[in-house]
Amino acid sequence: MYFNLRKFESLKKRYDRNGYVVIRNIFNKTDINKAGEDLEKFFKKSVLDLKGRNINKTKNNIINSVHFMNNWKWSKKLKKNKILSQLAKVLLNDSLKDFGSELFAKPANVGLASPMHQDNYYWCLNNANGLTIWIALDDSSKNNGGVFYFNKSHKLGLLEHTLSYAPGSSQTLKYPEGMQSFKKIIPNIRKGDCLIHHSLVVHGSNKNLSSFARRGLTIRYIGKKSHIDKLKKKNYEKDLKLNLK
Ligand SMILES: O=C(O)CCC(=O)C(=O)O
Repeated sequence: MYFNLRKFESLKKRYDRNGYVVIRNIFNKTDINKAGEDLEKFFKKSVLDLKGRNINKTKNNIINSVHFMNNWKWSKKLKKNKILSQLAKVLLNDSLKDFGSELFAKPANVGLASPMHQDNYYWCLNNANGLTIWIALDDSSKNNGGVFYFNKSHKLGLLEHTLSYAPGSSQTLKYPEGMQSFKKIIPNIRKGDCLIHHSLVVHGSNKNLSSFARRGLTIRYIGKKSHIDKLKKKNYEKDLKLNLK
């Protein structure tokens, strides 16, 4: 696929306006299928690393999300995509700092919901200049718990959150009714497409009650000039602990 400066600029305008963009056909389906097939092997090899807050399972013990995919060979391979890293630089208007990789596996029939939230509530960046590239390993739509966005909600700044008690997404908006005036969009995307969202856009996903899995691998970047606000992070962790008690 050919991306020139004009295309980058138009994607940047859309990202700034809406808080997310959809990029179609960025990876070929053969690679995405190979990545999908390799997941089980990775899980077996990484049992010792994947514990505690790094992994969440459904009640019947199926992996729902993994929050440390940084060492998976396919996270590293997909991250090498030059178009995506150049685009991320344009969107962040800065050089890139790697901010990890996660898997939202959302298995067929039992996949759990991700309550609506803003990523920077728990990333705690000083300037919210971070983004997530959500790569579809399966086709994803409202039928199998596709990611939803509240269009333009990133313009509200950081909103109050409260404990969600949902495994893998511990926080949710304290006042969800505030989203009533925003358009809710669930992009219909195919395997190999990706979504890119701003760390302040309100998003989430519903349960997957369909017979089709909805796996999304995320790679995340923050701007080189951004950093985690240590005090904010400490307070966030303190609140989380207290609430969990
Ligand atoms: O994949 C999902 O269902 C949720 C994704 C998400 O919350 C994220 O990428 O920040």
